[in-house]
Amino acid sequence: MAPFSLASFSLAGRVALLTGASRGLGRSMAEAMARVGAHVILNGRDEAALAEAVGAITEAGFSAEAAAFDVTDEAAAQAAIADILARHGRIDIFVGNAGIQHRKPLVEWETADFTRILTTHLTSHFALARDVARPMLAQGKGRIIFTTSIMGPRVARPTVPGYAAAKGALDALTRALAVELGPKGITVNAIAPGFFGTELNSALVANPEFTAWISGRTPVGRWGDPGEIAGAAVFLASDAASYVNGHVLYVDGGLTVAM
Ligand code: GCO
Repeated sequence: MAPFSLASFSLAGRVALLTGASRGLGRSMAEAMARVGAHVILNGRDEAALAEAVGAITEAGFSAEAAAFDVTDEAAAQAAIADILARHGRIDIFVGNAGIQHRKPLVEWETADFTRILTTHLTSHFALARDVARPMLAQGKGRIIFTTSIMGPRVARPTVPGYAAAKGALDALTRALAVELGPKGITVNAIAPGFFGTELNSALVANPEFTAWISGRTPVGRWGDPGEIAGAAVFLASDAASYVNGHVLYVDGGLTVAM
């Protein structure tokens, strides 16, 4: 094996597809991967938001493009993957990050709300991972990274049963795919964010009591900044993590280890 160097973290020459990348954690991960050499393809539903996110990366001198589709639309996702392969010939990195949130007391939930959350977080990323695994198998190498959460696999709080259940299942899917794809040169890992100050959480960030609770509950003593997720994503996508497989990397300021 070559001696370790900063090059081990380079993603030069790699093509990365990230879902839910027009804002928040997805955008942060996409920007970071582009800054270390990847050509990043940002997925989202909002074409204007995607254009702005892609523009910020290309104006900084890095390589990016948009792929607008709803991750729950399997035909659209498959068409986007086919288009990427037709133009780039490869997909080296897939980050399944897109997600939505729904916060209500249990008895106010409609079953359709629960289904919508699971479809977006879990089912769509199962299908996307299956569909990007095909070119990765042909390449003999690939990186699949899911954005799971502390919410579900490790801890839970009231009013978010759909999100917790979906992320718990995505945590399990990480291991299921890691053991199946590992022998074929594809690693599958996850990043489990704690509480980050993203648009998804804007209502919580704006709530001083909730922010006080988070600050007290998290050993680092604050909300995470979206930029603080990037290093974990670059690491798991890089050659530096070539022997990391089936791992869930917690980026939570220590929240899940605190009493
Ligand atoms: C909530 C939040 C959390 C965070 C994060 C925690 O309402 O509790 O949305 O779920 O988004 O995922 O890891």
